[in-house]
Amino acid sequence: MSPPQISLTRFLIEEERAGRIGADLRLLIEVVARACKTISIAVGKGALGGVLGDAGTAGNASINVQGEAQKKLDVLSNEILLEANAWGGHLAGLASEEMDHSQPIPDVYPRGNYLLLFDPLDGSSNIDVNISVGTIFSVLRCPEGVTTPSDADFLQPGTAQVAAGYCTYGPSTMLVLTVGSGAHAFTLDREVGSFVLTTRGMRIPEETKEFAVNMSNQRFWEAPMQAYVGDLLEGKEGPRGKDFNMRWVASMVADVHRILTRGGIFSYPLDSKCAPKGGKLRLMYEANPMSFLVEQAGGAASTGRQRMLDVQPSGLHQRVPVFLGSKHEVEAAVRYHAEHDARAAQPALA
Ligand code: P6P
Repeated sequence: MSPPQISLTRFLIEEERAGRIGADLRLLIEVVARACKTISIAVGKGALGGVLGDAGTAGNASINVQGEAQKKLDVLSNEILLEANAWGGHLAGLASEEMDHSQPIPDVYPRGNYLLLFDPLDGSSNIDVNISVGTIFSVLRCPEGVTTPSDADFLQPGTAQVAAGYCTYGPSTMLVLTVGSGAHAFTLDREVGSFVLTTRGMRIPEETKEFAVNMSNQRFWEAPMQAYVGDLLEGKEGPRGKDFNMRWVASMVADVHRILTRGGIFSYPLDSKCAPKGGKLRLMYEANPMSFLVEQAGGAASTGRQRMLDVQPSGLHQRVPVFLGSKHEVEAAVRYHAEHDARAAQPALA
């Protein structure tokens, strides 16, 4: 007889019994996972659900705080997560990529000790072409003595996260979670309706031959990124001495899930287009949760010049350059930046 399946509920109860999480955090994660199941159903209906395409009306697109046209499923996923997390008493407030500011839990409900941040549907530009998308979430503690959290209370470095994860809506729906004791993958059993533990302790190989970047931005990259990728492309005849493969789904959850599963390096570096905004990807609900997961799986995550989880946030929707994945490959990319910066800092020869 095959060993009993371990559901997400049982996994979380065992984490609580081991003293690694409290009951409130267990409830929070269960609530987020249940909301992800609802989002998975909506995403899975595709054109049959009447939820594809842009939000807003013809000629009057709905634009979010990021300046991006919202998809109907962006708005629906955000509403699902807001409603699911309002009444449980585990949260003090929440913040979303889709909302200008954070929101305290409504006064009609009790408030808890945690702050939840999320990108309700990352990669949503891929929805209309049926490519995997996902939900990314990050959990922080509400600062001591704060009963009505404001945006400033969310501005904590990634090292302060107590949990993080994503749900990828792909051929299967998978939840990947860390509560600070490894990264673990759960697959949705659609017949039973529960997430089942399918990988305990994901590990990212320290070496890789696969990189993920949007190559169409190459001419806009900083010099160290040009040099780094240029050497990758030279393959075994070049300074890296091995050939590399490339993947780019343009859905961070899908690219990161591949890297957590088989290794690789994901980069969204500074380029002259996004540099004025600080980068493309958002720190609080994309880079930080993904970096927590990657480090828990033995990988590394950096801005190219600083460990991602050490970045002190200055804004709720702050953007950062991102390098994450196989430890030794991220270290190589960081080295290109450090060597470039050291040369640039040398006084010009007289
Ligand atoms: P580009 C999706 O919009 C996203 O935020 C990430 O999921 C993804 O990695 C990136 O942007 C894709 O950006 O410039 O390749 O479309």
